[in-house]
Amino acid sequence: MASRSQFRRRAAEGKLSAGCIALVLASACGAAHAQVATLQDLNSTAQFNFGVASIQSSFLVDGLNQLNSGGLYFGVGAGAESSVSSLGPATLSLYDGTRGVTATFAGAQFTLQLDYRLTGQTIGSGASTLTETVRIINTSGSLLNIRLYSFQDYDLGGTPGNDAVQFASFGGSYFLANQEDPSVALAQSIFAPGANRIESDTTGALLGKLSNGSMDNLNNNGAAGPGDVSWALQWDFSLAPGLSTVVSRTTSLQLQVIPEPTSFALLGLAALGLVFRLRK
Ligand SMILES: [Ca+2]
Ligand SMILES: [Ca+2]
Ligand SMILES: [Ca+2]
Repeated sequence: MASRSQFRRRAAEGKLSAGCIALVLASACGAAHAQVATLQDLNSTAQFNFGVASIQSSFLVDGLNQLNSGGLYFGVGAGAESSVSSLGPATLSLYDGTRGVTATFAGAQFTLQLDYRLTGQTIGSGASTLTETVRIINTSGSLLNIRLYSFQDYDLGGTPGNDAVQFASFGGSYFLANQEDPSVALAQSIFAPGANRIESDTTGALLGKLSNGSMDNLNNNGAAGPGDVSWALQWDFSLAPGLSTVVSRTTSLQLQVIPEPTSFALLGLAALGLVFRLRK
């Protein structure tokens, strides 16, 4: 099997279709419905599996994972929430090299396009941005009342227990969340349009709500932590037949660049050595 770089080169020469590039990068070319993709850009890597509820399983910035899991759920009418992976299998296509992936789910009543775009920064900068964009097209013959939920369990700095989150609202909708690790990192998420409802907790109850088989609205608890924070957004909309709507969440991470303890230790030893030389 050719290496990824060989495939990229052949892709650049126009010898591979975009669909096959996606499958190659999923390490499963030839499989009927590869559901995994890895995005990579500069200092950042993110892994996705569109065949399971926990769609995003990692978000590495300068080699350190910041995310436990991320998923997308929906409910129609008064129905219970389901993971969008239940609409699958999805058709995947990568774009802009390894920086973007679009997964298209052809549901019975609507088509859902789930897109992730990764924008890394220079190695060692500790900065990165990931945008999740969802487009829903009503392919049925009747009005659909849809609830869409984006669930995020970031563990900033790779440590789950010491994060806190706070939402900001304006004009009755929620447009921003800041999740912070006190010494290591800040993740700022902005939502467009603003979310109708939100929820944050440190107990895992939120994820249970989205998978308990009954209809739930998020409870608008706008602050949680310190603890193993997770949170979700809920957008409510009515779609006439043939119409579509788009929502997005953009999360910008900034890790503080703190010298490694070993560096401090080496600096200390170097200083001691200097003192000894000066005394001689
Ligand atoms: Ca943390
Ligand atoms: Ca539920
Ligand atoms: Ca967490």
